[in-house]
Amino acid sequence: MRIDILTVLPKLLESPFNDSILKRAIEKKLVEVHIHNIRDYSTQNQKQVDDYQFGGGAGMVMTIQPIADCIDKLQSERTYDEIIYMTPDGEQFNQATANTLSLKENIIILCGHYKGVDQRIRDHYITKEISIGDYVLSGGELAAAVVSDAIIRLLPGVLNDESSALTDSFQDNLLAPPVYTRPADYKGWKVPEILLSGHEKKIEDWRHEQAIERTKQRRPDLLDENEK
Ligand code: 6GU
Repeated sequence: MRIDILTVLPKLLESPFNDSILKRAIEKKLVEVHIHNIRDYSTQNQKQVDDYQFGGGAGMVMTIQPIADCIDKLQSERTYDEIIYMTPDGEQFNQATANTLSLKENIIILCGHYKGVDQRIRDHYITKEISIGDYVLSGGELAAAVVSDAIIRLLPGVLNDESSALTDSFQDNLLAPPVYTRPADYKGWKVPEILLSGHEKKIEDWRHEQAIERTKQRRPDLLDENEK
């Protein structure tokens, strides 16, 4: 898979892809992540990437030209499955969207800034608009990093324990059950007996019950009517 991220603040995206799981995924060539500085594509004298909005009003708008030129260049090199715009008024990101996007070959992610991009970019290039929640960030970069992380960790070979993405919270619309490690008794705080029993089937049942219980308590909206 290849992800191209378009941004006016490339530095903000350096550290998420240069550490831990994402770094390893890139090193293992399971994914390519290319960060493009939109400013590099500006044909304006001062490499300007924004301008005042028509009709007046506070806040600058990202101009068409540098973004269009950058996307045109990328599209001349390969076919993209999605061109995503990160924006608080997009559809809310969730595990199902992460799963779907993880099956794509090439995607572009455009990070919004200021008041956002000229609507004509959205009308003529963008195939999907994503928000990561009902709050406003100062730019789309952190949201793009969130979406990329959620996608990349699903790619085969990225996680050491292949089964572990399948047991994540949300994968089956249930939150993950509690987990424990050594010691089995910390100053009298004991690990549930069942986990020390060695009964694989009973442990699996217990985890499923715990997942349902936790979901009922914390996120009843995730449960089907028949599980309530
Ligand atoms: Cl994708 N961008 C910005 N600027 N704020 C957000 C967001 C995106 N998702 C939630 N808040």
